[in-house]
This record gives sequence, C-alpha cells and structure tokens, in this order.
Amino acid sequence: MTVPHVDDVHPAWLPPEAFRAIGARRVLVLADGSPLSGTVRAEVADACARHGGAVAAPGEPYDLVLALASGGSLPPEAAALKGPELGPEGFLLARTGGVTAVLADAPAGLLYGFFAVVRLGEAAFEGERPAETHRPALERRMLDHWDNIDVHPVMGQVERGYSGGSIFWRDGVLHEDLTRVRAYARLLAATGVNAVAVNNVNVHAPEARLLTDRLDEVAALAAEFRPYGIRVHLSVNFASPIALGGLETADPADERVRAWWARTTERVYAAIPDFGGYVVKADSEGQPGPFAYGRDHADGANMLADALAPHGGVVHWRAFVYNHRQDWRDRSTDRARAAYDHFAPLDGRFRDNAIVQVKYGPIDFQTREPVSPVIAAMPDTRLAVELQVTQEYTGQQRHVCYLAPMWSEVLGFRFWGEGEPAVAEVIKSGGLVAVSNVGDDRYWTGHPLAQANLYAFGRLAWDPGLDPVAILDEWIGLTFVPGDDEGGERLRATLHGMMDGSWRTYERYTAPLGVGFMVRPGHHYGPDVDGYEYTPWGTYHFADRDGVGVDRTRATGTGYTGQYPKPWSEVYESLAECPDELLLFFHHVPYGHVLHSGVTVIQHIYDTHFAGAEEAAEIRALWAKLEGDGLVDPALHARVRELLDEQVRSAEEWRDQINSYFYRKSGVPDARGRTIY
Ligand code: GCV
Repeated sequence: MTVPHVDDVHPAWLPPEAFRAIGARRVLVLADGSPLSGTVRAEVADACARHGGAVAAPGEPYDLVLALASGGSLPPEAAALKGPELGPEGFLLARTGGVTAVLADAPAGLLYGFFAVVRLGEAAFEGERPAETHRPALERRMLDHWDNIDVHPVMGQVERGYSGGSIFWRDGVLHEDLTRVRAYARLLAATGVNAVAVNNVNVHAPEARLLTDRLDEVAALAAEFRPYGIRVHLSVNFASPIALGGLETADPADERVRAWWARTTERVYAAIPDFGGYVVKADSEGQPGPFAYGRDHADGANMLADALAPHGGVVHWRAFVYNHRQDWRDRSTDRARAAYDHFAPLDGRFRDNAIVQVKYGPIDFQTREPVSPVIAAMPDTRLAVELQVTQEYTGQQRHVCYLAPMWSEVLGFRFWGEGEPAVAEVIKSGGLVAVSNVGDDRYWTGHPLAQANLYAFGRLAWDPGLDPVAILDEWIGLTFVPGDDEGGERLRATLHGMMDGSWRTYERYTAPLGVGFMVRPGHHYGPDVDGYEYTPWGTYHFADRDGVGVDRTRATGTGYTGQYPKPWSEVYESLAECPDELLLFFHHVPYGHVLHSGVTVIQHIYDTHFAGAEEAAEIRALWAKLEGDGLVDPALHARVRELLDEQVRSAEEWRDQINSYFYRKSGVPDARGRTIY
C-alpha cells in the first residue's frame, strides 16, 4: 500500500502539513498483517518520511503508539488502556508520561484513531489526556454517487453533479488511473465514512451492466476503497432480470427471478468478497419496481435482501416514492404524504438486512423542510436517513452554503418531544447516507468551500452530537493550516464569518418560510416562483392575491400533519404554534398573518430577501479582504472570488423576483419603501 498523492489536485483536508505533528515524531505501530493495518503503517511511514520523524521498531523509544488490543505484548501505555470493548471501528485515545496512545480492537479502529491524532495535530502531544473512548454512533456512514458511465443527454456524467465529471468514469469507460479514487477513499476515511455506492440510483442501460458483465469495473473501484475501510455498494435496476437475465418478468414472487438474483449476487461476491450491497430506487420517477406485478416495496426489498443475506450484504431500499404525474388542479393529492403512505403500513415486514432509506424531508432535499415522519413511523424497520451533500437545491456549489447546521437539526430532532430519542438514535442500525458532491474538479467539489460539507457529513455521521461550528473549525484547521499568529486568526475568523450562518443566509434569499421549490424547473438553479406551479411534480405554493402556503392540516387540508406523533402532530397543526420557518409548509395564510417574530408574512418576505442578498454581499466582502495577503493560495482565492460574484448576482435575482412576485400578487407595499419591481 502506498499513500496516494495526486498532483494538480487540491489535497482538501489532508495536505501534507496536516501530518506534521505525527510525522515529526517517533511512532510505534503494533498491528496485524491485515490490509487495513498495512494502511496505518503506510500512513505513518509517509508522514515520517515527509516530516523527519521515524517509525519506531519494538524496543526503540516512541512518542506515539498505535496498537491493536489483540497484539501480544502491549507497551505499558497501551496496556493500561485495555478495558471496554471498542467494537470493529472504535478506539481509545490517551496520553500519559509523554506518550500518546491509540488502542483499538480491530484494524479499522486503528485507522480511525490515526486520523483522530491527525485532527488533533500538536494538541495530541501536549500534557496529559485521560482515556477517551470513540465509537461511531451509526453503523453505516455512506456516500451515494449519482455517477453515470455514459454521459446522460440531460443529466450529464454525474446527475446533479456540480464538480466536473465523475472520478470513476469518463465518456463510457472507467478511468485508467484510479489513484484519485484511492485519494478520495483516504479523504473519506479521515472523516469516518465506511461505505460508498458508486453509481446513480437512476440506473440506465450501461450502468445496469455493472452488476454482470461490467462487474470488473466495480471490483477495480472496490480495490481502491478497500485499503481505507470503505465497502462498495451498487445501485441496481429492479428490472435487471429482464434487461440482463433474459426473463420476461422481474416479479419478486417468481422463483426464476429470485434464483437469478441469488446467482447474480453470488457472482458479485465471488469477485468482491467484501461487497456492501445494493441501493434501489423503485417505482419512483419512472424507475421500474414491484408495483408492476401487484407487489409492494417490502416484497421487492426482501427479494434482494434474501439474495444478499448469505454473503452479509444489505439492500438500501429508498422511500422516495411518489406520484410524479399529479394533476396540479387536484388539491387533495399531497406529495409530502407519499413516502409515509407507501411505507408506514409495511413496518415490520422488511428483512433484517433491508434498510429503508428515507430523505430527511418529505419532499426533496429543500433548504427547509420538516423532518420526514417516515422516520418515526417504522420502529420495526432498519432506517437510514438520506441527505444531499451535492447542493442541488442549495446553490449548486456556486453559493457558499454550509449545510452542517441543517443536518445537525435533523439528526437532533425529537419526534416524541424532549427527553425522547432523537433521529440519530432512531437510525443507529440503519445509518446516515448522503449524495456526494465530488467530481473530477481540481478542488473535488467545484466550490472549494463546499469541501466543508463533505467533511462535515462524515464527522456528523460518526458523531451526530458534534457542534457544526466546531466541525467547521476543525476543517479550517486541517485544510488551511492557519498559524497561531494574527494572520491565522484572521483567516479562521473570515471563514467562520462567511460560512457559519451561510445556510440561513441562503434560506433568506430563496423560497420563504419552508414553502420550498420556486427554482427553475429541470436544472433547479435560480428563481422561478411559478416554475413548478402548474406542473405534474406535486411541488406547489398556491400563492394568490390573498395569501400563500400549503394547507397540510387535518382540519382543512391534506391531513399530512397527522403523520407525526404528538407533540408535533399538534404543533404543526396549530397556526398559533407552528414554527415560523415552516409556516408555509403547513399552512395557507393571508399575507397579513403575523408571525411569532412580530412581522407579517409579506413584510417577512421583503425583509429576509433584502437581508439575505445583503449578507451574500458581505460574505463576498469578507473574502475580498484576504486577497493578496498570502493566507490562502491565490488560485483558490480566485476561484472562490469568481463564485462569490455569481452568488451575489444570483441572490439579487432571487431577492428581486421573489419580492416583485409577492408585491404584484398582494399589492402590499414594503413598509420600508425599498425598491421592488
Ligand atoms: C437521482 C431529485 C433529483 C433527481 C434524483 C431524485 C432522487 O428529484 O432532482 O435528479 O434522481 O431526486 O433522489 O432519486
């Protein structure tokens, strides 16, 4: 194993400098002969070679010891730590008598412990540190790629990708040199991610073949991810038995279909023994599924679960199922209800190795949505929550929008009220999944600052209780390595000033009060208030001359509020209690309705849109002040500067379109007399 370094590609949060504290010291590794232990040894050797430290042989003095608990004669620092069971990925970290020690039960824990020391930097080697136990809160921490093999005529190489092409495929073939994939695996492992699905959930014909005659490509990718403890998963097409197997049906009850999946899956495991499993989008936005055969989603998922079970694999079955051919005239159909209506009745019917994967909100990755009630409705099902790191609806990596505060709210949401379990506890055995924002761009994520979202996803999936601002600080420290001097302080303060509140800024200048969408149909960038209003997609705001919002109450609306347990079923139902930020998601109100904040809905729309666009300009001004002072690389500075120009332009466009639209509808002028068109 050699540590991957890719020329001309930004090192993200693992620049050589981030390894100085370890690399300048004497490091003892006491591990086994497994590939993951080999990775730890290679990382230590690479850091030491670069920074003048040394890999210590047993018997030689050392400053850091990384040891497997099972590893025979442990040195005293590590032996003293032995105690609690750490599990397959956990580790203990302590410092005593001038030696820092990491102890793990298994090699993956050692790797995560190594990266924990990298994050701490010099602080890992200062003073005394009482033993801390670290274990991931969630079993599976997974990134889904929506990468295509062929360039799709509408969606391109990567569906909803804003960072160039795919790091896996280009124009129909796997990249010849996969060093970049290894480097990606390394970045992910440093955040705690342990699973990656490599292809788009909309599985077109060429990608379907990854399961069969193109399996060698998946195996090649798995070989790059494996050294960093990441298992590869594959999105599969439900109709594969027809398209690839020559059968005339994909009915999950048909024995030939079941046998085909069993055989096919066996071949997958013969090629990739640590293969993770399948991801399935079925009966959703045109993808085939069990409905065609009169079966339900549990029937479909269980068929695949049964094929995977003998090999230890799992199926991630997505709950993103709704009618995308809705009649906009029909106000009784509510897309928000769909996932719950389809899945809640199936609770208890899914196999142990079937994980129902639920988008965090009931609609589609909007800037603000209530947390999906499906998560509370299936206590006897393994559930995973799906987030979107790629910024489809949150600025497409042209806008600075640090999403960890939103994710942290979702993970901390308590369906049953204070003192009851939070979402993060409900999804313990299912996990957290997100759509990746990575492409073959020089900065990985298009917008260099969007790297922070990828970093934060992994860290929150490991520990959902982490503070998003602290995660950002960690990311700044690793990525930019700011010094302790005035310049370093200024750089940190600037990035926090730009990013800490950037999700709320984005919310302010886009769709108001949780109403959602209002984006350009198709590509979903920029404002178009009525763009989806008279379409079949089920995403409406119902603005007229009197008011705006969707009545989802039980009393007079679609009844969606009834999908929540108490207290939220009542809080959301009540106009008086509904939180301001979700008001228009749950209620249709007159423009003069007074919010908890004390202002009317119409004035709130004007105020937040003026404020949001101003904040975007302030973010740009903060960045401009860093120009030429040597604190960030000039090329990176220039890339961000150009993107900030676009963000400011776009924020003004949002402000003017939203304000003008609602002024023209309502006829109510801005109380402060600002320019509205
Ligand atoms: C992969 C949204 C996106 C689609 C995506 C879909 C999904 O609707 O716009 O591009 O398809 O979500 O999550 O399946």
